[in-house]
Amino acid sequence: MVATLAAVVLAASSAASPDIAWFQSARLGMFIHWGPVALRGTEIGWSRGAQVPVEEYDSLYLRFNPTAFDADAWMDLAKRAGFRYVVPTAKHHDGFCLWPSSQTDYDIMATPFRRDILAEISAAARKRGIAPCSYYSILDWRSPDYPLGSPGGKTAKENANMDRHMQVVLAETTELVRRYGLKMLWFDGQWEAPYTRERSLAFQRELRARFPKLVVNNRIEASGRMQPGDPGGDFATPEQHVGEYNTKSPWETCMTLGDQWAYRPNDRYKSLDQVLTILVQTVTGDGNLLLNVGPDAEGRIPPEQTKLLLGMGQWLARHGQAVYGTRGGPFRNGAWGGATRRGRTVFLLVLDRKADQLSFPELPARVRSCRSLVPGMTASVETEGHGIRVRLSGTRPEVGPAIIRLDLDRDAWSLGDLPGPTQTAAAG
Ligand code: FHN
Repeated sequence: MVATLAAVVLAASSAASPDIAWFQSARLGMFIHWGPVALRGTEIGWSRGAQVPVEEYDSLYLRFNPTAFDADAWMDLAKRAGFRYVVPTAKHHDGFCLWPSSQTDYDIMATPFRRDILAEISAAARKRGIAPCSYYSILDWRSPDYPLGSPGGKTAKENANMDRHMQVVLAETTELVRRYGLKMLWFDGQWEAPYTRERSLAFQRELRARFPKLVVNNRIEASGRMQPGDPGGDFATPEQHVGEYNTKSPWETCMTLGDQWAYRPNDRYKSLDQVLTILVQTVTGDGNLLLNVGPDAEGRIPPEQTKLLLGMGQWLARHGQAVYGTRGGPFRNGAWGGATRRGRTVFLLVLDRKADQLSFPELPARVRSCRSLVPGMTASVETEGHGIRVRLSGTRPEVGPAIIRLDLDRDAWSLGDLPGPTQTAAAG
């Protein structure tokens, strides 16, 4: 009888908390910034009333007909790229909804395209074992109920009704989670004055009550107005930079491949080595990476973005064991690179191409084996004081880190967080 009661309590408690273990194990998500603004090639939301007059921006949907859109092709690419979750902008700051919203006619069904893009992406994702999620902007510069407008929240609307706006926010986010079985909501647009701490707390309370396992980011919190002890999101969201090493609370870096979130013709793109460096720095810091694509107005992911994603996927196909299902550490990361761990295994991902000796001052464990996972390289390890010295030799890979696998005599998570290497180049 007692065992049964414990099982019930355990089931209830696990059912009542956000599934953050899934999120941290997934490690890599595909961000998608897309909407009628792709017709203009300017930034979603921000170019409304700035580079693009409001009236013109708000009528783009009448011409939005992405006939080349193929959710299966997009999610095939996502799978090949190694993404484990997908986060499309269901509704950005411009208020346009990529799904048939019950709360507005300003949505995909009012365009010539008339297909539920979110449903197609979510279904194609789930079919490939990719978790469907969604971005949602709390602010809405187009809605008459939201008090601030374009450009960029710098204008005020008469007769706004923020209470009614928050009812729409709750209704639409509830609809998104229920209809598309979303595992995570990526909130944004939380920084403006109308979204007060009180509104944020009320919204969080209601959303959590409806979906206790749903993962939500920290932008559900009214920026800078939350008090210590307030509830909040489940992970932090450093943007366009890699977050600090942190194994105590979940975080995710979001990053563009080019300069713009939404589609921009002839955008300037990062190199594959830069993308892999960002990935390595993020996961060795115990973070997730949400990497963005901006599809064009026809529904195509630009070839430059596709090429980068496939390059990352090829690297992950060879070395994903050092990323998926791992946690960051135990050694603190830095310019040298970093480490990930799973069970009794530690992976060293060495970015510094000149580092052929790594002296780690502390390692309260024995190393049972040490080997390079990169062809053409060898690695060896010796005890050095309370730590170890790892030596690398051979030809570094063209792109991405050298990877060394250490197998220990104990669980690597139990080691906590240890200092990174003090010396990374050969003596003399
Ligand atoms: O204003 C948005 C921006 O357009 C983009 O969606 C990024 C993605 O994280 N978030 C906001 C800027 O912080």
